[in-house]
Amino acid sequence: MTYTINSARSIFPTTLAADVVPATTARFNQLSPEDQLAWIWFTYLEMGKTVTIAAPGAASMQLAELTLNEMKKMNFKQQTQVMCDLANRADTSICRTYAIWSQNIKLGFWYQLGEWMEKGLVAPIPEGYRLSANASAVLETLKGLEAGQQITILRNSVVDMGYDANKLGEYTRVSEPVSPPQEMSKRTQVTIEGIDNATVLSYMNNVNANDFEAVMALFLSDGALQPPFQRPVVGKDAVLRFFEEECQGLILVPERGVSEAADGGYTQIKITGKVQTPWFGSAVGMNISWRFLIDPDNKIFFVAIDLLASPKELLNFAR
Ligand code: 45D
Repeated sequence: MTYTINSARSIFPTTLAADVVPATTARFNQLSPEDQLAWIWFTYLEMGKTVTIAAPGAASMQLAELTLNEMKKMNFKQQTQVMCDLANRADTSICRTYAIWSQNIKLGFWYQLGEWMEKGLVAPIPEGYRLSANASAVLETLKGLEAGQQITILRNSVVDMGYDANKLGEYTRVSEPVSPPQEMSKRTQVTIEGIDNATVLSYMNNVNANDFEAVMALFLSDGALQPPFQRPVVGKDAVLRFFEEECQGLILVPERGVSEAADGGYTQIKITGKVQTPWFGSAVGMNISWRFLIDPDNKIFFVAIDLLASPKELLNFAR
């Protein structure tokens, strides 16, 4: 049998992802725009007790600067309206601009607004604002989760805002420039207990070195990558664009894995470990698994990345 992307998705089927993340996001999306904004604010304050968000790079701020300046000039009522429009996915010019930004630019935009809210330059959440019972319940759920799950829900709530990009027709995405790969002499090498597959080691080391051309050389041209809670990104061009937009500055810390023969001379490899995002650094280690399906020439046909349900999953290598 030869594999398809769809059949590849079910390798290591006992891997348990953190389904509480999409479930909580779905509940969040049911809330009113006012409640959504207040919920994010309370979440942000809540999380700030344990982790702080790192300031984004200058490049991503610059790309949001026009809109940020526009907002800074508005009065509180207008600012609140813009924020509600974003949460409401309304059809306004700011919501359309927001829609074409990469995730990091969206996060950088809100990072800045959050700072300005604390300084009193942007309309705060009204003093004494009371979350609806549903919003409070969603907040209570979030409080009980691991930090890696919390920041994923927080990110989801932000990236889903704005006008629906699918309704825009033709447009060019706006994303940060790609930094050059790290110098060879500065690169680090991972070791993974139980794994010596050169392709997998090279994948980890090159992602860590921001060397996405080298990462793509490991993939088959029709290969695919499935990010957590998403459908696979298929084909080298799309996967490269994904890496360039979403993976700069990630730190992959794979810990252990298993490798075994699969049908047709393929090899299936499952790795578990931690991933850090530049937004939170080493303060948040997300529990992650990578499920690789590698062809007989040692090229990646498929890799799925999952955010795991619990730390216990780091030791789950059943198949
Ligand atoms: O509305 O091997 C206010 C892949 C209030 C690639 C606010 C990967 C009002 C391959 C507070 C102002 C990428 C798949 C808002 C591996 C309001 C690969 C502000 C995995 C919105 C391993 C809110 C990578 C703010 C992973 C500022 C799993 C919110 C990466 C900021 C995961 C939220 C990264 C931030 C995650 C969230 C990053 C900064 C989950 C960042 C999350």
